[in-house]
Amino acid sequence: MKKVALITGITGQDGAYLTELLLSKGYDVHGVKRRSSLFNTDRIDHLYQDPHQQDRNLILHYGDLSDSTNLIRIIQQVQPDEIYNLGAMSHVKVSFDTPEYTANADGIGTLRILEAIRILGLTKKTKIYQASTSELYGLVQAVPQSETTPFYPRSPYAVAKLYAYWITVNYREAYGMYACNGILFNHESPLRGETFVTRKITRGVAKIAMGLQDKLYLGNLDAQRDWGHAKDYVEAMYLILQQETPEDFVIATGVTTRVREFVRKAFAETGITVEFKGEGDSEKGYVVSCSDPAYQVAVGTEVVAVDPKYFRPTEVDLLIGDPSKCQQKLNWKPKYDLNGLVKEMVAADLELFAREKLLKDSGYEIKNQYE
Ligand code: NDP
Ligand code: GDR
Repeated sequence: MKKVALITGITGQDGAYLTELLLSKGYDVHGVKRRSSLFNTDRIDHLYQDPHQQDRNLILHYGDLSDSTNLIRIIQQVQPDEIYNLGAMSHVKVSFDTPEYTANADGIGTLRILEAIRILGLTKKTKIYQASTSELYGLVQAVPQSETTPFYPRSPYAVAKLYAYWITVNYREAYGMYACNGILFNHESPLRGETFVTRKITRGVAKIAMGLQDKLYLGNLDAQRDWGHAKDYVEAMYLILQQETPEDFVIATGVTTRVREFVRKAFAETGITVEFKGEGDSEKGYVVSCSDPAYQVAVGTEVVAVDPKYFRPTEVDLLIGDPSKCQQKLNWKPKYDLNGLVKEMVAADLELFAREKLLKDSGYEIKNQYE
């Protein structure tokens, strides 16, 4: 029997990689996509199948985590063996601007999925994966952070995800559901949203190296994150739902790096060496050398500056995960390290902007998108 999976957030970074993985394992994959005034399926277009085709194994349904009637209808229709609840307003900084919406989609949205499973009598059939986050740890209580480290959320996003975490645990205990939290630390890829720091950096580096942008404005360069590759992390999501008993898992690399260091590594991929001078709001990054003749930026040029508008009202300073449990019980090990991740992301953005450069050099006006 073919397994059937339902993915909320299928149009996002993780949704795209997870869809690829589950299709490769022979699943029928259903996804919830939001109605948008523009096409929003870029990340999964290579997997998309003509809706007129018979025997499709990838089917999209319009829906939203804020609409329980719609979730109940989709789940009733799909009768999934596994639900991966990846849908969320996932940007920490933006959650300070849209706290109520974030609570609704990220917190109550999870409850709506769990309740739909219960209402439809699927508690023994449908397994659920909840996309929990290292942001739950927030203000540092202990490092490295493991499944037993206390939570101290520091943003409306993290507080909403805290509710989602505990309601998932509660439904598991109250109704015997196979419901699990994957507490995933930051994971990135060429598909990462453009306003998360890693992608913002690799896009900026590619554009600066190609002469399409002068400077990269960033916020807190001191923040430390445990960065992995999304492709590795969706494997862990899948494994979490294949265990004998439902449990919560930390998924992390165990290595932490400062934002500043990520910037240096990304520039180094283009042969540009950047040195930082100054402190706090006045810190700047300057070019000290360029070894690749294809990417020449004048030595001494200021290519990175701090803009306090990217600071958060409350910051999470240090995340470093303890992957012992997932290594032992899931036998999960990442295939990528940070250098491999940075290399892939910069290469992808160089390719992306090579097209833009060609258009610009041919006289077409290129509009910049700022964030
Ligand atoms: P993305 O922001 O790339 O994707 C989020 C997805 O959720 C998109 O498909 C988005 O749709 C969808 N979505 C947003 N709001 C709603 C809503 N109200 N109803 C239905 N769908 C909605 O996130 P990632 O792929 O990076 O992350 C996946 C999940 O994992 C998220 O829940 C995130 O919070 C969590 N997480 C992510 C980590 C990371 O480092 N990436 C680490 C830990 C947890 P649209 O495309 O239309 O915007
Ligand atoms: P994060 O990711 O908040 O950890 O949440 P993000 O990449 O946004 O920030 C990481 C760190 O970089 C600092 N930073 C900047 N961040 C952004 N976005 N833009 C900047 O210009 C900038 N300059 C410095 C931030 O202050 C922060 O310390 C991500 C999301 O995917 C969540 O959904 C997920 O739950 C967590 O990772 C784990």
